[in-house]
Amino acid sequence: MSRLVIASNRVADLRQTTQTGGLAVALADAVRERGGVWFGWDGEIGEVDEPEVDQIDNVTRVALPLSEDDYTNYYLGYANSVLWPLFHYRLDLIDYRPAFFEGYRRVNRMFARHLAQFLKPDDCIWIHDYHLIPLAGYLRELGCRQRMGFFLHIPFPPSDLLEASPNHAELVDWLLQYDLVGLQTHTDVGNLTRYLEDHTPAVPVREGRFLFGERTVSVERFPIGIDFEIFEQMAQRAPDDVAVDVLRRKVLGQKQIIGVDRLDYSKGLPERLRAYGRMLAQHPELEKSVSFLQIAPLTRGDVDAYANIRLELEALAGSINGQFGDFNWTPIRHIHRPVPREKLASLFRASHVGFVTPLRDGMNLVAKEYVAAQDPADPGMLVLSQFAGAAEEMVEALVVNPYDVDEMSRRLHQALVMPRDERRRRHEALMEKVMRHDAKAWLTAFLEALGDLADKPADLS
Ligand code: ADQ
Repeated sequence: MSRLVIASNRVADLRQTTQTGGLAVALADAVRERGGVWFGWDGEIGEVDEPEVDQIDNVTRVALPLSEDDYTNYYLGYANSVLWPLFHYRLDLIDYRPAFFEGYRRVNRMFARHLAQFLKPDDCIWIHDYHLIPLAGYLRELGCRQRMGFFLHIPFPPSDLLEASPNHAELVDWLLQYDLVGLQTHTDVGNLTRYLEDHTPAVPVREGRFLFGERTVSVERFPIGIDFEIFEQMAQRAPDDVAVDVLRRKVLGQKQIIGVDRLDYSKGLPERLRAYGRMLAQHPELEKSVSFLQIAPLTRGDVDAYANIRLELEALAGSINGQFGDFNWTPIRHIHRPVPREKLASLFRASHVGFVTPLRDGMNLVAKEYVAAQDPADPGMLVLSQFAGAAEEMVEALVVNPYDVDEMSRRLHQALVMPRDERRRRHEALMEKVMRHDAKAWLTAFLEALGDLADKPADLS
């Protein structure tokens, strides 16, 4: 088995991956099993000529900081003020500046130069996410001929939207430098396929495979999953403060709705709060018997488009609490701090509804974690946006249009009063999918596809 080389925006702390979630754990296991390299940004800002190299058993962790200029133009700029909004269909939020694109190219070129020094000829290279789209192209310029796969964790937009970026042709050219491009959903695969067919010389040779010059490029769907077993078990061990909370709710007969997100405009948080407010207005009988816990820590606070979200949410939560609350009832609790995973898992289990309504999301792992955390005998109900990648599979959830506040309010109410038999039926089907398509299955499928390509490079039949 060849070594595995992973490049991702943030390089995981390989000595401590339990807090970082299922994805980091699955990737860390794979790289430990095969030996190899994990390369990426260490999250720091500073001037360093050489990366920090840490050998942990058979894995080399290579991490480097970004300069102030690179942080501004590459990370905050092109990655998070151009690609993130563009790929989440938010042309209105793009802040395009030529210096951002230059920074994006510069950092990827610099990453390629450093990474190339750690590569062996038959390594299998797996590059992650929108920050690093050009990395394979720059590695190829340095003469690297290894198999290279790319996985995009966020949606891939339709051609019409992608073309709004002045650099769309270059972006897709970079994607064509990979042997395998993995996307989350059928919609994403369809969007990239149409772009390739309409705007590039890539020739489709069979479904999901294109001939581009001398090389073939595969475009496939690999829906990401969670570390199901670990999460399911964590959910059953409630930390003390959550256990007290659960008990209190049982005694008071309250039902809890939970939302857990990074504070991001793609997550549909204002619409979600409005839907909750509307439901309270339409169902006065729910007074004091329901509460909404929204956990949403601020991320990317340095990006302008994020600055106002927190204020908007605080104002909305304040107005709902002011309108409906009482001295012994707070309808919404809004928490800005990240919550440890164990606590999150048991909060999911203690909540009657998981309210997951992004306006657009690559997959959304919170939807899967909520399902995994439930007690199968008396499960809570998932209300899920049709625009989360997860909705392609999780059709037994109550699927909603996250722009339609009325519909979300109706579905939220339906979830709260749904009879146990129906909840169990829906949950059983959801649980089966989340369990089967877990993080390990995702990783194995991707690496097998990348390995298979290497074994049959000329197979175009
Ligand atoms: P994210 O946009 O970060 O990821 P998501 O998949 O929902 O979105 O969450 C990732 C993880 O972060 C989950 O494990 C979740 O529990 C955790 N998390 C979120 N909010 C948290 C909080 N407040 N406190 C503690 N933990 C929290 C990107 C894409 C997604 C895609 C993933 C994986 O945007 O669409 O599903 O990558 O590919």
